[in-house]
Amino acid sequence: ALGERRAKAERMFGLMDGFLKSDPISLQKDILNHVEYTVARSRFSFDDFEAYQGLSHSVRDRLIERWHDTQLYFKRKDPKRVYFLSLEYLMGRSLSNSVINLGIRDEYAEALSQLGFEFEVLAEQEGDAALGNGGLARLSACQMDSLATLDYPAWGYGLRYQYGLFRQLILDGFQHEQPDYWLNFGNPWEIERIHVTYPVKFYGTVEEELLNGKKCKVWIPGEMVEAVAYDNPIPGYGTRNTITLRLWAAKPSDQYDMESYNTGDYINAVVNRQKAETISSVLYPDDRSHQGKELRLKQQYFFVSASIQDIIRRFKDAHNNFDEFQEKVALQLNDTHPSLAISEVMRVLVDEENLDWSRAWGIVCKIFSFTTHTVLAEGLEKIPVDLLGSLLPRHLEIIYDINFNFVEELKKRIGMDYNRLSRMSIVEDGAVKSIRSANLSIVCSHTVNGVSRVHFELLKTKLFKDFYELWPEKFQYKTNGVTQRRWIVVSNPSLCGLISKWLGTEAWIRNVDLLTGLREYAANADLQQEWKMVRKVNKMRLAEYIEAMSGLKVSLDAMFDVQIKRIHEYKRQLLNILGIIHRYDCIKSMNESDRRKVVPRVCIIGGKAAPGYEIAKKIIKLCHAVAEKINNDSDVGDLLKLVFIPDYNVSVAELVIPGADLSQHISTAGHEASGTGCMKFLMNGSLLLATADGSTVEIIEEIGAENLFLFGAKVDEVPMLREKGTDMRVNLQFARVVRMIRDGYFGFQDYFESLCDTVDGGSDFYLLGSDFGSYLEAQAAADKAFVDQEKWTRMSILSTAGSGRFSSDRTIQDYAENTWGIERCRCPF
Ligand code: KOT
Repeated sequence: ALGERRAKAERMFGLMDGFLKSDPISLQKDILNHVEYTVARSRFSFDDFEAYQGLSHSVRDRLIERWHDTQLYFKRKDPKRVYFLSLEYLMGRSLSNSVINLGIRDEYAEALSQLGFEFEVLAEQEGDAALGNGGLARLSACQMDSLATLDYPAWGYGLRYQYGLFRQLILDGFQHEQPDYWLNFGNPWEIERIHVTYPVKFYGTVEEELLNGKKCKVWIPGEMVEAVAYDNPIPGYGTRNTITLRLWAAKPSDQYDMESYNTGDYINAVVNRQKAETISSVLYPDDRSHQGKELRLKQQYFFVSASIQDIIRRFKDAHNNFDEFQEKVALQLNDTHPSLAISEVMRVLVDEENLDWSRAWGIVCKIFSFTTHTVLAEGLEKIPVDLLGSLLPRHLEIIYDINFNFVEELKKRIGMDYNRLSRMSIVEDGAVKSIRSANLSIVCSHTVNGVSRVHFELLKTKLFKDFYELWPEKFQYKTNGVTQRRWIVVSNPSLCGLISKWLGTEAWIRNVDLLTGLREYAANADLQQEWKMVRKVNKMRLAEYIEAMSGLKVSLDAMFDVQIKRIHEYKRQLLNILGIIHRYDCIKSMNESDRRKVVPRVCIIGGKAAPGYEIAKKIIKLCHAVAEKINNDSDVGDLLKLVFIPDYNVSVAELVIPGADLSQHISTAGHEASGTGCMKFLMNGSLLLATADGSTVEIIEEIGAENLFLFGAKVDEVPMLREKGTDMRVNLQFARVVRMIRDGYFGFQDYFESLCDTVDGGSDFYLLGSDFGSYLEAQAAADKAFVDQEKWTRMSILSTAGSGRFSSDRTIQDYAENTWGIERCRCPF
């Protein structure tokens, strides 16, 4: 039989004509064939978008080839796999990233140019896949790239939302949200698996039955929907390995037909079926706030249930009992959003696979690891018990049982300390009785990870202090990282070429530690010259974008000063704007000779506000109001410009980051768990102006405090300063700029009142007032450094040279070795 199978395989391979070829002629044939037969446009007449479609389908074919090989190889080797569960992924565009990771970008560029197309122009046709909000979601995407590149046997699981993160439209300076129906033009990067489907149950009741003399629980659901898999191949760089990001879409279930079919109301029955699809229809646009909404809980369970069924099915294909489950499966919870996976695994093992509770519990405790991305207790997820009990009655029972056992254990360990027992309980007995997802995740995971060292310290001493004291060995941290493939190679090709030239190798793309090799040339005049040229070209690209978008012309001699990230009070975009008002005010009062000494600036701010977050929306409006005033003041001219970049997303970041001279990461100390934007800027040689918060503390250790502009209160000073409050009689500069807004200098006086109230008087929770002085000093230091272009360029080179530790490759390797216990499994060429 083996011989027969081999003969068949060889014949197939012969018919295929071997693997797809990547010489220009083969690529051109493939692209044209896809234009003609897949896109169904004549090869003699098609536009840029159709060319992009043909192109991406030809890339997709090459991805699929490697993906099949990798999956077969994993199946044959049956290594321990990690399953990364995340409700959000911010993948951005796929075309450039794919051809670069496949190592055939230049071949495609040449093939296209012979057809009369330009690769970059076609790449611009692609829209972003924005199935996430911010840092947490982009981190998942970077980590998928590293998992594939480092040859780890990994799967990502998530939801295939039909509407991604809303598009931000700015009208009269106000944010408006528009739906992002991103699948409208098709998505060549996914493969629909109509046969990979699972039923997912909701509502109903739990009954007790006797099975072979044993009591067992049976969940009789009240509703059922179908989960359909959509696979997104994720290619590694410099390896054949291509792993899977499997996203689930909800479809009406065929197994579970609506009652109303029999009542004769056929039309309504069909219409009702369609409602199943709402489960995966829309991404919740709130960054870090949970509202206890039923649809959100349904999304979480839908995704978890389909993923767990898929994982158990794959395990059972190769094993006939659960003895080895923990040796083959690692489940990673990306924050608490997928934490229902814990009770789901318990339910499947106990109710469906008939394992004893204690055996199932033994397995669960060995397979889950949990990473938290939060700093504040208020940010922790809670599920109202009433809601959970109605949607998932059996899960509520299981969580109660887990909690009962846990609390009994705890009493033995710590005695009857009721305050502590009630703080640590998974069930919160408040006005609204709820399940604390974080407590559940900590109790049931073998490892709890923070995302930076500062974050880890806060977890141990504040957020999870009780748990840390109970189980110190569970707690670790893995400082976040970003992938240099996306954030240098794809987004900054000229810098990429320059780095490779000076290091004499491209090996840093897989081994980023090599970047430190740039240090020895930091003062080299030739490198400095080339470095400046590359930066100038990137600034030019950004300036063109700004002009096309807003009509504003900006000077390339100015310092490009960028703050792009979600709009949040703790991230303090308002501090940035107040600093800009101060700068404007100073320039206005200067004489001619002082003005000549001013370092011209282009201040760039971008980011989305959650639709219900009023204060964040006011910050956006303020930014526009201030820009309107400054940009139209001919008295100020090129000395100061302010631009708001609308609809910030991954592909906008790829354009903006390489063009930044300076970037701001200015959260109130102790509020940013890690921050990853700063790492992207650092890699691209932008200097940082930052507070000692999250990962910046570790960045300082890598590049030295003399190579960035640090300011503001430290984590341990914050409580005291908060207590003290901002005294407007002392902080005169601060008081003056807030007053200008209050007095209507930028218009919209009434509208901005509540915004001003958040920072003046006794209420300055995020300490804008007390940090304002040192913020201005750091800004002045940046101006001074910018005047000395040689010094600035050296600092810039040293930033890139010191960014290696902030690659997600390092983070992922640490997770693999110290949390998941998985090994590399490299598909042979
Ligand atoms: C969202 C909802 C609940 C809990 C946490 C979040 C969250 C946290 N969303 N994004 N984050 C960010 O995650 C990044 C990756 O770890 C961090 O760098 C950043 O500091 C977090 O704010």
